[in-house]
Amino acid sequence: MKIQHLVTNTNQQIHDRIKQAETIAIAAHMRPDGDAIGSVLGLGLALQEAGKKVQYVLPDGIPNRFQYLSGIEHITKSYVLPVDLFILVDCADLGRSGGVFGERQIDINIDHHKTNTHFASINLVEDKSAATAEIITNHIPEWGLTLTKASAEALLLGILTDSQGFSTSNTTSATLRYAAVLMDAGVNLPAIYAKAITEKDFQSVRLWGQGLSKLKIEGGVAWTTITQADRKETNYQGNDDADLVNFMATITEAKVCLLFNEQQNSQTKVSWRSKPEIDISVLAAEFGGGGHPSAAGAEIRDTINRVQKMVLAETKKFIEVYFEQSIDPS
Ligand SMILES: [Mn+2]
Repeated sequence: MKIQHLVTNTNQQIHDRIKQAETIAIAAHMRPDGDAIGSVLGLGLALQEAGKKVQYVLPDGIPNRFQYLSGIEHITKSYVLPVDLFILVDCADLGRSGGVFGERQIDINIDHHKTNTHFASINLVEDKSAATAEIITNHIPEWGLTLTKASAEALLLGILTDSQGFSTSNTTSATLRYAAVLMDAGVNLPAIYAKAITEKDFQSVRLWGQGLSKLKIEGGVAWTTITQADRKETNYQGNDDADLVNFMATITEAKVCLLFNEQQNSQTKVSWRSKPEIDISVLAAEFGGGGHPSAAGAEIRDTINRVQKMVLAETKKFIEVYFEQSIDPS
């Protein structure tokens, strides 16, 4: 089977900018997930293979469960000048980058979020893709790069985590073809699948326990919280939710789930998940966030208690209005 590589203007520009650059810095969104890490590493290792000096910049560090990746040792918390090319991957807007590159103009933006703000000089945004890693896998030959086994491994991790093991509604036959391309580059799919989807480390499962013990449901909306105290109690490293919100999304009775994740300095990360018939990204955008129709988030500068009260009320209202409107008047 052949996958067409249409050389678009955007991809030609990316090709040229990569060719001209000596030192390239790549970053992604805050609290990087599998797609963010897989995309940074997958693209970076391919660039390194082409003789580029690459800086892999993820200030929040890497969750334990991704530490096994080959090349992970290249990832640092900050960058050093000079840098010829700044690339942001899997990042819908500059706010989500956490200001990793300061005031510098981003040269290349590669992303699949519908809410992407096209903040860079060159924007490759394909919102039908299941993962940013899928976009990179598709276009890497057009950029004059080749996949190594290690870069393919990272990219497959990105595809598997964002598509939740090929199960999200944006998984297409193309997603499976890109996975096949990555397998042909030497990746062991069942092994990566177990690491990406099935396995959880002990601290993560303990953190789930903290979150699940507080789980509530009302009117089709399920919610819980993860606090700094929960992290301390379970010795969980990292500021993310250990994917608990994706597990909550499997609750049959929940049309929408919400996870309130307490961050440092009175910040709260809100994550929404919804059943396929509800586009929750609209609501996330109202709170200054964004994402995908069934998986969205927002970063709100207020205490977890106040954010929970306000966002929960708005989400319940949103669901009520949504179902009123979708009732057929005939
Ligand atoms: Mn992604």
